[in-house]
Amino acid sequence: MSRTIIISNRLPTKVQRTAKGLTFQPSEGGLATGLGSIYQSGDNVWVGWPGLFVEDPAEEQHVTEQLQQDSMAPVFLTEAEIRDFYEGFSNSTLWPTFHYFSQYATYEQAHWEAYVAVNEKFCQAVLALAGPDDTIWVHDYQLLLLPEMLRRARPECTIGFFLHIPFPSYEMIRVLPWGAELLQGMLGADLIGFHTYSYMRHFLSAVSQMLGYSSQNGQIETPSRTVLVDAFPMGIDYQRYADAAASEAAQAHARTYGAAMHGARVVLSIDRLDYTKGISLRLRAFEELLHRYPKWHEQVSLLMIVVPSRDQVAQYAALKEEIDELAGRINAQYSTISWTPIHYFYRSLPFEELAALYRLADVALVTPVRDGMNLVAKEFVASKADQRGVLILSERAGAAQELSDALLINPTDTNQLVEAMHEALLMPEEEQVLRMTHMQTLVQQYNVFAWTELFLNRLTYSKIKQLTLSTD
Ligand code: GDG
Repeated sequence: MSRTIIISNRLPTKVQRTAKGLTFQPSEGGLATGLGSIYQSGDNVWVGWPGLFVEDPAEEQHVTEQLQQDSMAPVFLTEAEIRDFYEGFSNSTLWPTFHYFSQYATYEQAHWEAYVAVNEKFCQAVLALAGPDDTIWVHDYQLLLLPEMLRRARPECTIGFFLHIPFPSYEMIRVLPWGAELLQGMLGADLIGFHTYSYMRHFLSAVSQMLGYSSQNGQIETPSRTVLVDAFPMGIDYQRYADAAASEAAQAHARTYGAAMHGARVVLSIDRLDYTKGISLRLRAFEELLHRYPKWHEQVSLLMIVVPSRDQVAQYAALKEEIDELAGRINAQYSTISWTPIHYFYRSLPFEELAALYRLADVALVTPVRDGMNLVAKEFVASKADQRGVLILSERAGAAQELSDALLINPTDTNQLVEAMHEALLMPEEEQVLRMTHMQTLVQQYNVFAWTELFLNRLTYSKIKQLTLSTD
């Protein structure tokens, strides 16, 4: 029987070493939820790094066996590999380049070599599991070379690839010393998926200009095969957010938070610490709102959650300092005894508390300068049982392609952002309900389960098409 093998840099379970021994905790990411029903059924399996360093072979064996019971196969990485492959090439070369921050990108031959070696390591792990009829689904920018490596070893395999971050203009890709190799790596797949059509068009253009392969209707003709390319905007587990926000626990948390706000309206912002998320621009805009519209003093607070991330990479540490300083300065200038303009948390919250915040917020401020999709925007929409609440969304997040009923803004236009916050806070309830209802219909329909099904169906179709073409 054929099976589906999912591969991503991280497994959907996080293994940690504690004083009491190893702990195995499911990760709450959108991908884990969406693919949960797939990898846990039949003989399917998820391949990835379990998140800890293991030197002792007995411990490695133990972790492997534990994960195997939950349909996972670990790829163990060394500290040097995490430094050069993950923090190095993945997060200091590809991440900034693909998000148009090439000024932050480093180009280190040693990082590239580690990237090739780790992709090869993943390839060997998959080959040890995969049979000729299996379907292989590779995820994200850490594994761009893997489809081609697998193709060379198993020419007949069905291979899909999905990119979770933007695919940038050819002008960015051509800056990369290894651009052509990365494109070739992706082209090992039968189907390549992106969140939006514009990412897909950028990819087609880069392939045409750098490799000379032409395409028509999302079909690329390489010298050996036809590769399909398409847009699959990723969704969320809508019901999970709707139920969590409506739960007793979330209502209780929301009441506690609401009381602590002393009646002030809540503008919510939730991101991983990242320079792509536009956090400092957002803080400056909030400062300007308070300066321009004193009527909001004591009436509105910004509740800002920043989840620690990648603190080993230099720019992230600098960004953290900038945010701390800005939030401190604004609070020092505007706070009163009974009002704090910015409630700032630098930590990750449990899911129930996150759901309570979505429920409580009057306005969600999602203003990345670049973002592949942005699931926070969709989670906020799903959490609004009474359809009240306003989403302010950057036009440069993939989610803006679908959520056109949000107040769409250019995140670098501070003036526009200030006016959008003012408009959101004044928006009549009827208009809020109208906009939110439209967005809910969409987010509910194109949820993460529909996304998975669409991608896998299209992958099966692409393979049938390949076979038909090769026998014609
Ligand atoms: C990449 C792409 C693309 C956040 N804070 C807490 C928490 N979260 C959860 C959110 C959401 C997830 O983390 C963040 O997802 P995003 O989509 O917003 O952003 P990235 O992490 O950058 O993800 C992005 C995504 O991949 C999927 O393709 O949309 O563009 O960059 O689900 O709810 N969860 C908990 N506590 C927190 O404090 N429990």
